[in-house]
Amino acid sequence: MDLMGKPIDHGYRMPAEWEPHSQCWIGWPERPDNWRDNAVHAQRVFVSVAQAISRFEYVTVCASSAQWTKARDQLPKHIRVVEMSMNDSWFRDTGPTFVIRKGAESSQNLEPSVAGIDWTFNSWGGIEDGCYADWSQDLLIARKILSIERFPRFPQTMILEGGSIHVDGDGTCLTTEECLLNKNRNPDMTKEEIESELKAYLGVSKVIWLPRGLYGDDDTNGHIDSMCSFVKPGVVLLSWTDDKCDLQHERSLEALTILENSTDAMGRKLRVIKLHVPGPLYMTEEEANGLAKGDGIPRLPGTRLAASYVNFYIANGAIITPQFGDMWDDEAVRVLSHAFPDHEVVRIEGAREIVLGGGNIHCITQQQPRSP
Ligand code: KQY
Repeated sequence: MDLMGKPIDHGYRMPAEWEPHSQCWIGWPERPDNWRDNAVHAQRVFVSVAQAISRFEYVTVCASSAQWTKARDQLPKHIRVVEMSMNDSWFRDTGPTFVIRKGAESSQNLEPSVAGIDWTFNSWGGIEDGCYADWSQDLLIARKILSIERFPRFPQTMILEGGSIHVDGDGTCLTTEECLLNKNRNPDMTKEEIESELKAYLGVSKVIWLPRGLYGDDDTNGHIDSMCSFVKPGVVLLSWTDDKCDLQHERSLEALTILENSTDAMGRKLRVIKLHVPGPLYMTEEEANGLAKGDGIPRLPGTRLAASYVNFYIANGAIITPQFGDMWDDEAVRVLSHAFPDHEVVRIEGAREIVLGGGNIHCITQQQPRSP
């Protein structure tokens, strides 16, 4: 808000993910306390994701100096590999949120048309509650990417991860109270203050709050990107289960009621498409045993995995979709193909390896919009 209590307009907006991209940024998984067996399985699946996206847009993979050669050797030549330090590889959350200047399409204005928000990051909850104790390198990722691209950087003191917001590019933002109002993020800010920062920085005029994210998504405190995402303005996909005994059911039902009774920034009533979750899936003994001891949170056998098909990436003309070797895989592809008739739905087999680390394809990618 400005001094007169009017919302500040920075003159930029976050485009919807289906708007044209110039490239996609991905980090290279490495830390052995989060990625089992020294990250070999995760690296194989990250390569599949990068390769699949690179059929539709440029891809840059960032890897630490210790891993650069490994990444270079495993990735196809047309994928750029850049050296960058990081504490882990979730570029949705540690990369910049790219925004474009409103009206750049039509004006002769010479100001840059793409910029990036550099939110503050605290490892999804800080020293008590977060995923690891040292996030000093993660804090620099957005700045480094923006400097590589020579884009203006909008620093933001508010703690926020990109996976906790979705926008429709037409004035509406979706998020969860479980994450954004969690005391481990911005304890001194009210809901109204958080909402007004979202409006100012993302260029939205309406924020729709779901109470909770996916059941079991404890790493992120219920990021929206495993729970619900936009298909186009006025239409959303919601993680769903028909099983009333599954604790996911009450969360999905609660979200459905809110969404069906919401209108977006343009006054449209939302249409909800249900996307059944896989499983339930749980971490096995063998998977947990493959993890090294480190400063990361312990991962225990039997833990419910935060697996959902909503955590896909929208590339230029494609939906890059996690597959878990589960009975719901084909159904997810059917629903997504129907929801995105102009996109090719590409399956990423073995996405379980990403969910073992606490997220999925949307969480490891960051789209850079094409300059209008
Ligand atoms: O949901 C995401 N955007 C990221 C998941 C991060 C998990 C950290 N262990």
